[in-house]
Amino acid sequence: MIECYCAATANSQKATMMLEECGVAHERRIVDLASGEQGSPAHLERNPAGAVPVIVDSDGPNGEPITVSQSLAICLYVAKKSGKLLPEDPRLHARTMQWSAFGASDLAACATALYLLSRPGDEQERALEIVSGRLTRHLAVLDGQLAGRDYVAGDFTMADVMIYPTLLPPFVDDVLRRGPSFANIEAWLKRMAGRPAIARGM
Ligand SMILES: N[C@@H](CCC(=O)N[C@@H](CS)C(=O)NCC(=O)O)C(=O)O
Repeated sequence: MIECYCAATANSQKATMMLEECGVAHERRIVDLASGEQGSPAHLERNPAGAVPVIVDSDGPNGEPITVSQSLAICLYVAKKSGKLLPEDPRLHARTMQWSAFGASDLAACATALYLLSRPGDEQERALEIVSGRLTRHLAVLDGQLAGRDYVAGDFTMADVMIYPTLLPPFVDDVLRRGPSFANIEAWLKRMAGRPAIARGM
């Protein structure tokens, strides 16, 4: 059985719509964002980023429980578990991944930024504070993930490639330099920079 920790938000709806469309048995566990439940120790245990959606599958790989956050990763997990909505044909697979990444990154980032920056009462300074606060929170999560690991998922994977360039100047450089220090990220940045193929890809 899959428990889906969610709220009435777009990212949660990606997870619950996918679970419904794929006919995967699940139960919704509503996280009360207004009261800050996403920051409770129980939820942070599920997702150190303090965000929804999160799924907990008691019957994960090899019958072992697994917890997955990030709506794109959840949708991929559900697609693979059910064998639905992720075509195997290489062309259709690539196209499906292209548009999934578009939804999860470009589109979601713009829509979220617009939402944060246009809330009534938020002056630009306050908006910048909100966005850099969120970025710092994401960096803290990444730093925690890199503790005791050479790379984001343990071994070097596509996930490192998906994250590394965004952390290079000029994007989040300022937050990295002026904010709290993230020793694990700094070490990983050096490790990444030392990979000849990464250097060639710059
Ligand atoms: N990239 C993540 C974003 C998750 C996210 O930001 N969730 C929001 C709701 S849409 C949340 O939980 N916000 C609570 C908070 O920031 O305190 C995903 O796709 O799942």
